[in-house]
Amino acid sequence: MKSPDTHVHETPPPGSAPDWTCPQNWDAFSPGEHAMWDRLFARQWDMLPGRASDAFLRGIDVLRLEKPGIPDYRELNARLVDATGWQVVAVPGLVPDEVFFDHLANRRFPAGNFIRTPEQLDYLQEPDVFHDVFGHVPMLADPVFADYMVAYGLGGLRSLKFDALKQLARLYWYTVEFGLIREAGGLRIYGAGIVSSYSESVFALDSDSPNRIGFDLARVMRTDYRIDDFQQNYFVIDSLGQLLDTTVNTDFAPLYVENAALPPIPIADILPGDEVITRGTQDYATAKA
Ligand code: HBI
Ligand code: FE
Repeated sequence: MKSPDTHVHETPPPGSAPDWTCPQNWDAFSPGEHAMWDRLFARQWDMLPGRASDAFLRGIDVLRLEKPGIPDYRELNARLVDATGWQVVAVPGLVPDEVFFDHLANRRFPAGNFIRTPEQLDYLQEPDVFHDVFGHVPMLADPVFADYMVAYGLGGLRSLKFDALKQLARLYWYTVEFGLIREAGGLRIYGAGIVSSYSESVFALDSDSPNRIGFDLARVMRTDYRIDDFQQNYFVIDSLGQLLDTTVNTDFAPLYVENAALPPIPIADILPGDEVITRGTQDYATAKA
């Protein structure tokens, strides 16, 4: 087992339940797989003080994630359930959208039950246990963020009726995966795609290249993103409460209709109404083009 499943099946693969979950089978991870976790963890750990948001660092602590090896969900979930009622469940790989949203709406975070190989140290297409558990789970120990993720899952289930998945996926991308937050000490990262990536953790905060723009829900839902390289725009929230409040207090149905009538916003554009925190040079993206 423990090899990445690279296709989204219509039905769960053998060994998975109807909701796509599978046993974590923690005892089956090899010493080499645990060592890969430790290597990734150590690299992130040295870099995150002064970069990761307070909530993320608190989550690592509350969940005892600094313990060596791939976390055993029996132990991890005891702490996570206590903190916010969330739990981690193992899945073979990407799951269909509706299944994903249903898990979130019910406070279950699906985590890929495999870990990258040494050749995939810095880039892999499908979320592995390091991205899913190290990147996502610490934030789920924060009560406000935990509620935001439930609201997102419920909104996701509703969005399927509106054919608005793309707009909602952008919201996830620019918050849950690549979000920045303004704290007393300055900008910090909280998005799982950043905190689980060594190079993007540095780039997102230190590089002159990307734009950093104040978060605006409708704007974000219209903004294209790239999945193949560092982001060209990051969106900055003032607090996790802002994220939760705007999400639960906004009626998404009319917003979907309004947004659908407008063109998508290109990945690096700055609009007249934007709160520009840093205007990027886009040198990094230009050099690569
Ligand atoms: N499945 N395992 C897994 N992890 C995800 O992040 C994920 C998924 N299926 C669908 C999905 N994400 C998207 O629908 C959302 O990012 C919008
Ligand atoms: Fe993710």
